[in-house]
Amino acid sequence: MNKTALITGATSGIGRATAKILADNGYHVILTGRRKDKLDEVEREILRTADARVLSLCFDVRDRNEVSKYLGQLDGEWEDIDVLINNAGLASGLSHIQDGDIEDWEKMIDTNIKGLLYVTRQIAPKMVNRGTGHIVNIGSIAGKEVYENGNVYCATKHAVDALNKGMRIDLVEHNIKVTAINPGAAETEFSVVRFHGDKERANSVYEGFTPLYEQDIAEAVLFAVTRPPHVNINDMIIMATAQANSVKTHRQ
Ligand code: NDP
Ligand code: 8X3
Repeated sequence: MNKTALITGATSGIGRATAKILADNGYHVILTGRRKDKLDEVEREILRTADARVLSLCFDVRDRNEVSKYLGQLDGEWEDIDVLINNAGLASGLSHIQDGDIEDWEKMIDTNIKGLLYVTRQIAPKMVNRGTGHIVNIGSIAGKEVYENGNVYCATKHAVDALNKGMRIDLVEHNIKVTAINPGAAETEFSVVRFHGDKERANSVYEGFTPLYEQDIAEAVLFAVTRPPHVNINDMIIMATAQANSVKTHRQ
């Protein structure tokens, strides 16, 4: 029987690739994101290749009322979520703490921490009621290490790391798996967003080495969610071969 996966931030990058790979592997998928045109595009792509049901929900994870409106009333064929992929997130800005833009900070904290919590608060109780489920949190190498100028983004991903561990402890007695997938540099829209649309600066992040691609992370998610019932992948760090850690990348 098909399972259902809810993927936040499915309009681009890792979330989009994850939605596609899950749909190609027998999951019905719920896609979320703020950009309706992109949601429609991803939905069309999935329906072209996969024998899956798709539900697209356009909302901002920072808006608690919207999260509750869209995810609190899932019913019928969409009621039972087997897998939640908490992926929606962003970096905004890259500056020393004394120069940081408070708007950027709020965006990151509200999306990466509070948004993830709002979504989880809607879905986790349903998993508890059913006595089954799997939550996959997309963290980052920035949740394991801190790098210059990364301050607030790193703090939000350290929070995701802590929440991942906390969720696992709280949900273990309900047979719910909790997994963190922590990528290093992956070439998506991430850096364009971080640098507020400056594509040249964004491209320079990936110059001189082969970064990760969204598909690399999607494959790791698929691996995690397809382990047998007695196996949980707690935590995975995935880096480009040329990136030793947050601060050392070998560029040609
Ligand atoms: P993208 O910018 O390509 O994708 C981000 C996704 O998040 C988009 O679908 C975007 O959708 C969604 N999103 C952002 N803000 C909101 C919001 N307020 N409400 C709803 N959806 C939102 O980047 P990635 O695919 O790279 O990022 C996905 C996750 O991976 C993030 O959590 C990121 O921190 C993490 N990550 C990325 C790495 C990288 O190097 N790329 C490395 C490590 C972790 P929309 O704009 O339509 O709302
Ligand atoms: C994104 C990867 O290295 O920019 O989480 O923090 S990094």
